[in-house]
Amino acid sequence: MDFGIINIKTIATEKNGALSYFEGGRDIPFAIKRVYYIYGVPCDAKRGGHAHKQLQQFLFCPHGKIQIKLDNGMSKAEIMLDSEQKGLFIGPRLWRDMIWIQTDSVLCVMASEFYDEDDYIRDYNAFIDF
Ligand code: T46
Repeated sequence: MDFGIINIKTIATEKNGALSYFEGGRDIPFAIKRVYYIYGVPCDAKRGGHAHKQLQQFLFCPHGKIQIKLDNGMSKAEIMLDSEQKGLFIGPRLWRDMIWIQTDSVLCVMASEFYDEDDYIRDYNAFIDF
């Protein structure tokens, strides 16, 4: 399945917190064209329920805990985004659901393409056919 955990580079100080960073095309395998973030989601809420035809994305949760469920039509995987330093690369053609485990969790997403609704597959049977 085309996904992978990426440990985000982090520079920690003794008293003044930490700084984490990544660079498009270097730490993540694509140049970043779009950034969006999702917040204000109640605990146990589920978002997603779609796949992308071509889009590659990199997800991380700088605050809170969010479960990501992936499905390629033949096998499934579950990843918990529960650290500021843990990122998830998701390739195309993967059905995804995101479940908010903790209220006020923030999901940040870097995307390889501009927003294009035509790249979405929002029907599971159509995804399987695709
Ligand atoms: C994904 C997961 C991880 C825009 O107008 N521009 C944008 O850049 C995005 C991402 C969304 N939208 C619109 C499309 C919908 O009318 O915002 C509305 C909510 O989008 P959606 O229901 O697709 O949101 P999620 O949280 O289910 O999915 C989002 C991304 O859309 C999707 O690409 O992989 O986060």
